[in-house]
Amino acid sequence: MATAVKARLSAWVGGLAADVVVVVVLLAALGAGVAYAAFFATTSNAGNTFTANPDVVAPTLTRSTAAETAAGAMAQHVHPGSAYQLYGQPADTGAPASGVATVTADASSLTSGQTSAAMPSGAFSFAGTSYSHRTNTLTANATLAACSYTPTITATDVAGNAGTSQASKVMVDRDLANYHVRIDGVATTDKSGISVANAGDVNGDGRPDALLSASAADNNGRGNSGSVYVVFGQAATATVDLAALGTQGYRIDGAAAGDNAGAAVAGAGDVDGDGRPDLLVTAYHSGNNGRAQSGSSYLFASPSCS
Ligand SMILES: [Ca+2]
Ligand SMILES: [Ca+2]
Ligand SMILES: [Ca+2]
Ligand SMILES: [Ca+2]
Repeated sequence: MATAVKARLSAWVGGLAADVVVVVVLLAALGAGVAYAAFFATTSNAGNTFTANPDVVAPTLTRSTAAETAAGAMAQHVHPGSAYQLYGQPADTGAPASGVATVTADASSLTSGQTSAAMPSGAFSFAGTSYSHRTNTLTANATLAACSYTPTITATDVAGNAGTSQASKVMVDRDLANYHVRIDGVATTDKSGISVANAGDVNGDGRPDALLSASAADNNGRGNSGSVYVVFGQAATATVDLAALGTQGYRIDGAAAGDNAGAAVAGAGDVDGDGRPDLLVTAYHSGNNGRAQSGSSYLFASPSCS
């Protein structure tokens, strides 16, 4: 009897769906009048799946910089026309964060056409700071004004959330090859430009004029007497050769050999009240009063003519 019941029970259990994982059979009694109680349970719930919470939060930028690729480059500075790269360190958040997938930069303010410059991932470092992403080499516009510019960096996470952040400001530097006016000395070892100053509007044309000196000039046969120049300001870009000054300004010469007039110069303002700014000039090796190299300083009244 018990064998037959067990056989029937085994067949019944074997016929259950495959998802039956727990079967508890209690045999209350065996033999005649045997009662059976059977229990089973399942943990399967076919058709449903478990998933993590979605990441709905876009990455943000934690730090960034820009730097030229040439040796000696300075963080956050580029020159017009220079080769440079943008660096970025985005961080993703979410619950959980899916991670940063792609990063691009809009550097169009520095380089025309670069509205979506790829920033591949890697281990990058500049000036002792590490970054996870960097553009390939870009070329700054050759006509950038010496102002500040702010690129943007967009980071997209694996879940597709894109966040755009302002990158660090980038300053545009200049070099003296971009001069407005260059003023060149007359002779070897003249030391032209050893002192410079704003002279004010000496010739009354509405533009400030330049005051500069060549303290070792040898004009008038007086070796190292020194000379001082007023060069009139002008709107146009130009190169001025003091050896051919013409009507672009005038010259003030040291009084005696060895005076080194113009070792320092300064605008004095309108001291004599004629409406024209006046000039201060030192000749620190002059020997007035029979006192060698006692030095003298001169207030030089600007002429009332142009
Ligand atoms: Ca995220
Ligand atoms: Ca002027
Ligand atoms: Ca000289
Ligand atoms: Ca004056």
